[in-house]
Amino acid sequence: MNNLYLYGWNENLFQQKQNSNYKDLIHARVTVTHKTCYEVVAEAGFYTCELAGNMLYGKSSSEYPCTGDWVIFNPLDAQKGIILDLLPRQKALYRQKSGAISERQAVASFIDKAFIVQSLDSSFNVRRIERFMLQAADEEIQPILVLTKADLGFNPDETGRALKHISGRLPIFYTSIQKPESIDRLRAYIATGETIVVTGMSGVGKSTLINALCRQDILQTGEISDSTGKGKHTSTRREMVLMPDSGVLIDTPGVKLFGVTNDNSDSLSEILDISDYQDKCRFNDCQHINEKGCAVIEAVENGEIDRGVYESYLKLRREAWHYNTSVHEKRKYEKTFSKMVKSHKNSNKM
Ligand SMILES: Nc1nc2c(ncn2[C@@H]2O[C@H](COP(=O)(O)OP(=O)(O)OP(=O)(O)O)[C@@H](O)[C@H]2O)c(=O)[nH]1
Ligand SMILES: [Mg+2]
Ligand SMILES: [Zn+2]
Repeated sequence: MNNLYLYGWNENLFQQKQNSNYKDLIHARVTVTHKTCYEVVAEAGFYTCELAGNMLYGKSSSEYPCTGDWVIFNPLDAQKGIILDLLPRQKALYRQKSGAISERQAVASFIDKAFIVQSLDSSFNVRRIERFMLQAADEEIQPILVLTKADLGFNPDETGRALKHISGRLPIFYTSIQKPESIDRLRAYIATGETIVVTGMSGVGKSTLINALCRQDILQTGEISDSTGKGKHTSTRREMVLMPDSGVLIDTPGVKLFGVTNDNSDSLSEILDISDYQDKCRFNDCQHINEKGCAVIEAVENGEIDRGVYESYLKLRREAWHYNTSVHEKRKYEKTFSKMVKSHKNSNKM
């Protein structure tokens, strides 16, 4: 018997199910998504499921279950079942679907915390962290920065400077698989029944970290190729792992670019720590691109806001706009935006 409360089941979900048409059917949580089938954990055991016809043909592929979803299913035998429906998805981490500009994809759902993993080597890139923070903020997922490979010899001052603007917004952990106490500190941050998605580029050490947190080699990890220093995409699926004495961790395969879909510019300003300046702009609806009396641009010019942070602000906003605007409007926005940026550049302020 599996105790689904350890897998994140709770009173709210129970009530939701009671109020649905599926009150007397069996619920389970998706632990692994494959191309056409799903592994789920139910109270009675583990099953491999396919989608019922109404789900397969009645929904678009972006509405199909993702790892972390709670589903209603019908067991066919002790190992196989059919997924009939999903409980309404909550707290999902989304990203732009690669190759499709206006489609998003749920990476994982019912997430409490996101471990944003980066390694303390040449691949370290604060811009990528901001991206994940923006996406997590969209669904009120708590972001936690995990900086791995602290044993490789990094420059703490340089790293601290790069993280200064976000350091008040998320806890930061420095870890190394060679220093068990660094893993213990992170483990202490995870509570029973909590779900944590582990995201980051390929090779940063996500699967290694999950194994260390679980004190077991559950997931396969990769070797760094000497020539490039980069990982080789070892993990290929989104997979949930139950920690022996606390929450659940969802491993994700590394992606090159994690495209944002959250276009809440206030939340972006908060993440990048520019809200205080924004409040001082002359115009209430200031876009901080080329307006007169823009306190944000002023702060960039006098060095109070790092130029890289400001450029990241523009880039992430443009990307989210691009995603959120319909094809027609998209063109209109792009034009005005690039015009504004151009005229701002011409006025020699950037
Ligand atoms: N020196 C050092 N190496 C580490 C550390 N953590 C992970 N590694 C190494 O980094 C390499 C990649 O680790 P993985 O855990 O496979 O990376 P991943 O993020 O899961 O990569 P993908 O599955 O491809 O997305 C492996 O060779 C690990 O041994 C660490 O703290 N220190
Ligand atoms: Mg991996
Ligand atoms: Zn402004």
